[in-house]
Amino acid sequence: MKQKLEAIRQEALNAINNADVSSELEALRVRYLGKKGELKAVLNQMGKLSAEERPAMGQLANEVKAAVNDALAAQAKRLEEAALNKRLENETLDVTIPGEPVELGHKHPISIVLDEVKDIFIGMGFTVAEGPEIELAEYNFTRLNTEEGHPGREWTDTFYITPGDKDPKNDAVLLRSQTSPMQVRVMEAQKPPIRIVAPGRVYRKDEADATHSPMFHQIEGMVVDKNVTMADLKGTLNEVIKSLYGEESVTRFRPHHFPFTEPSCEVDVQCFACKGKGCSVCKGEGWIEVLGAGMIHPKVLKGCNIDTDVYSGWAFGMGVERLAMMRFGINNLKLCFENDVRFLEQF
Ligand code: 2NL
Repeated sequence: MKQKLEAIRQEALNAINNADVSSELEALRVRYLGKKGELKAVLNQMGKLSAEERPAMGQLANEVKAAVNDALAAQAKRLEEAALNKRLENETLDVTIPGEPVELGHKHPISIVLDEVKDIFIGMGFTVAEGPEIELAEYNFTRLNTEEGHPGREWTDTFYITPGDKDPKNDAVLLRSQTSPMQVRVMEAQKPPIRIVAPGRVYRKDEADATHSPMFHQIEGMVVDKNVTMADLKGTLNEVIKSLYGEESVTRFRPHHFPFTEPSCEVDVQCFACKGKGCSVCKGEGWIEVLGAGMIHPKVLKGCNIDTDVYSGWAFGMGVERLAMMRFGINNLKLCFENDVRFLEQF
């Protein structure tokens, strides 16, 4: 029996010290110390021993049990330490490895052009005025001398949020169809001299195609001061067009009609591609329309409490998308609003 106990001790310690996963240790504990384990099997034989032999054998059995327990604990600790060391080794940080390059985003082509136009005006002493895209019909139309019955006011052309009724307190709420309402708000709030540009999103019920979108961008601007004339309008806009299209640009001012300006004009730039001969860029015209402008209608000024005996002003409006399409050779406006990175990455 003594030999058997010694053999168990030897075998158990050997197996435990060679175990390299904790599940293996648990299996060994069951095998040697469990209820149906090898040590128990030997102890069950104790009854066969004489009364003199029993105490010594009992002591030896306890020693073996303690030795196996100690060995299990010691090996468990070793395995735990080894696992920790291995994890620490794998988690080491090599600070000398070059970092992953951070990919910078791109300014949208519309923003590039809008910022460029704003900068030109800022350079001439204008400030930028931004305001609500959800407007009252009062500001979007009425105050701009565009009375009820004008085609632009129809629900077929403008996105109405609430239709409004005869009561001025229940004015129609809409998505602005131009940035002029912001200019009216500035005239209401500030005394002349006023020099501002009003850029931003505008909305019209246009079918989306290669050159139209129900949401697009406009930049409008105006000057209100003493002695402001059409000559100021022409001089300023000619300078702006030269900054945008090149110093050698040729312009022409054609008479036109807008309800909010009188007199009104449209401004064309001679086609930069064919120098006026007519080509695919200008659709055979030789000229490209770039903006609309005019002297602010006296009714509009008076509506903002500006004394028309003292002050006059000019205003303009231009579309940003067409300018961006020409500048970058974009052949379909939809590309500007799909946000496909393969398109955006090119700017
Ligand atoms: C165009 C024409 C224009 C204006 C916008 C304006 C604003 C006020 C008073 C008078 Cl507050 N006028 N804006 C004037 C002339 C033309 O836009 O073709 N836009 C794309």
